Amino acid sequence: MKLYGYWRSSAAYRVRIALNLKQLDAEQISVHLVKNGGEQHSDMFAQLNPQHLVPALVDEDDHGEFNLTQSLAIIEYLEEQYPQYSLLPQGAKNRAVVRAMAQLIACEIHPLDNLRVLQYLVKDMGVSEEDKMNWYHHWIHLGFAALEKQLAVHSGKFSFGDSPSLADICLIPQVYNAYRFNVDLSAYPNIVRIWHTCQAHPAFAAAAPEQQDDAS
Ligand SMILES: N[C@@H](CCC(=O)N[C@@H](CS)C(=O)NCC(=O)O)C(=O)O
Repeated sequence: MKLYGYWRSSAAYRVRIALNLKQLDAEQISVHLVKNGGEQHSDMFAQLNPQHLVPALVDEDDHGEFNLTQSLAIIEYLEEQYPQYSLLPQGAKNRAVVRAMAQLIACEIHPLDNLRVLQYLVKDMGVSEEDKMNWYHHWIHLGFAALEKQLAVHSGKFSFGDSPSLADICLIPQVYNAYRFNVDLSAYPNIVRIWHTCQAHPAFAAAAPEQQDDAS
């Protein structure tokens, strides 16, 4: 397997955590999102993902190599194809709760604070750096305030019960980003507690951006 990603990409970070929880090896191939206008825009990478977004996963089956995009689709693929260590709890209701927490982050927060959105605000809309940061903080706070309430009901040591799940896989990269952009998380005690728990878990620690070969 090959994972095309970038050390600071939170969507690639999600897939790295999932691979580690399942103890799957993947060759990591760096796609630098900033250098030379962004390697995600190269012709080579566009063959893998016409959306010009990391991650992309290359795997193979009886028909040869194929590639997948969208981190949640990649993680669901890993879950179905490599059942060792389940990323979802037992029971349809519980699985829906975990997927909802994951999607709150991956569909409602992350896309609004993505690199290309922030670049568009500044370069095309003429938004100041200060307002760009206000925008960033706004969407984190809106999403995390709602998530914190869900965690108060469903969390144990991790976001859902006492084992890491898809919800933690999405949460930890988003918290990493929030800290990177100096968001005050003191109003979210469950989020901060789960962040610290995950930092001590080997699958999360090895997936951390600073541990990647392309970290600079
Ligand atoms: N929904 C996509 C989001 C992928 C995404 O936004 N990737 C970002 C990095 S986290 C990216 O490649 N950004 C490049 C850009 O904005 O130009 C997924 O979950 O895979």
